[in-house]
Amino acid sequence: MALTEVKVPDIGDFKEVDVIEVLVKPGDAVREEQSLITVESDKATMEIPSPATGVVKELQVKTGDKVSQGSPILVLEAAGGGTVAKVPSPTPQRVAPPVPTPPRPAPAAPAAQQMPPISRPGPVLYEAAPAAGSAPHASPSVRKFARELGVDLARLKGSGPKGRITQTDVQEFVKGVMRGAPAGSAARGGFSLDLPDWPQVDFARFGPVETRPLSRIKKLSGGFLHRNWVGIPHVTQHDEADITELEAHRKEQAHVAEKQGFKLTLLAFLVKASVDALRQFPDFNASLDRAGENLIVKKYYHVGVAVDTPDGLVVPVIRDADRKSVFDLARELAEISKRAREKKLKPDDMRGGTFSISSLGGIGGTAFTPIINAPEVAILGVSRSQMRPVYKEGAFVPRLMLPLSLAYDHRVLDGAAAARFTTHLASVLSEFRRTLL
Ligand code: CAO
Repeated sequence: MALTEVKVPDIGDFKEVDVIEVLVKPGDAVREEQSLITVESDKATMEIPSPATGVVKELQVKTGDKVSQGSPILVLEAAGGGTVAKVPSPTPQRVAPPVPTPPRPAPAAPAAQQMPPISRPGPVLYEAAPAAGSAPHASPSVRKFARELGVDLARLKGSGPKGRITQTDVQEFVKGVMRGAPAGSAARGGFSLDLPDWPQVDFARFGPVETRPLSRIKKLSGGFLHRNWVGIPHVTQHDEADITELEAHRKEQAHVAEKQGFKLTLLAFLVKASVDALRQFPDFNASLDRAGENLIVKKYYHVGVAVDTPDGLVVPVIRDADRKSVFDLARELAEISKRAREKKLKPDDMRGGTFSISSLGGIGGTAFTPIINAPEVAILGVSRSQMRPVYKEGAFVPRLMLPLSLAYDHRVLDGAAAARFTTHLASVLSEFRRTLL
């Protein structure tokens, strides 16, 4: 077995170029033409291939070194006992900018071609970092790696020097996708759904129109709603609660609140009942960490309430809802929804929620899918209660039934947990005297 020192071949005018990747390590078996290192100048990135098949005995370069023609790269033990042929100085192969990943040129080009023939593998030269906004910047080996995994490099942000995409970036991206964001590079780079362009239609061609700018709140919340909708696998569990007695009680007590200047709303009871269910099923009072690997279960109960304002939807948060009575909650709900409509909420009033409720009951409807308020993992939608005949103990009786729609993050919670949660919630509401007062 012959030991041969593999050196940097003729790389044209390039001198003192940076080694940006070392692609092999001692003990690695390499094939002829397999890339050993990647070097980069201001103008180009090149891979230096192995001149023969063999085993790497010793590395003589590391990432960050500067090399020129003749610099030693590694010591190779050639397979088959043969000696390693001296690498002639091949003319570097300049190829088009590297998107899509260019095919590696064949080692032996027909003599008839205009390129000089290459009898031994030579460095493969790629255009260097493209200008911002054009093709992503990555070495040929990273491109090959990405191509093998089917990763579109345009979706990644490089963490290497000059924004270069590294092999680790590609690995992190794939991990993020496997975990199903919000994790890793996929989340950092934002979602990029490969969809057809939005239709551009001249609506006025079909009839009169009026164009109004979206409010600031709508523009702001629109982005978050869109992110949450596409980023969280939502499932909605529908159920209903018998609130006949609860509603009778609420009406009985309404005057007590009225005397103190607020309204005893159904929503206050719903907040209280939800906290009871959250205590029973703590995974609903939780968030996924950014890496998507841990569930952070919160020991506090801050409930967000969706409030419809003329400018759009806002979600102020009632803190420590578990420590407040139904009357306290009703008073606070009246106060925060008033402040919301008067645009007097501060950013802090809308932070720190652990679970949200969106009630459309005062307006109408039978069921809907509320969008989860990330990083929370569930939201309760409430629709309009209806007096309905319910079959009980052998007869139909009129009962006031409240529709519940619990949207949950299926990465964290499964259907059985959701069904248990709404069943529990429904029983808390129907047996409110035992649990809520
Ligand atoms: N079923 C039947 N009636 C209901 C009800 C329900 N589930 N919930 C409330 N009502 C009735 C109330 O009894 C009240 O009737 P009266 O005026 O006769 O007393 C009326 O509807 C108004 O209710 P309310 O004053 O108690 O207010 P609320 O608790 O329904 O709502 C608030 C408060 C702030 C949540 C609400 O004003 C709001 O903004 N809702 C919209 C929420 C929203 O837009 N969510 C987003 C959905 S997804 O984008």
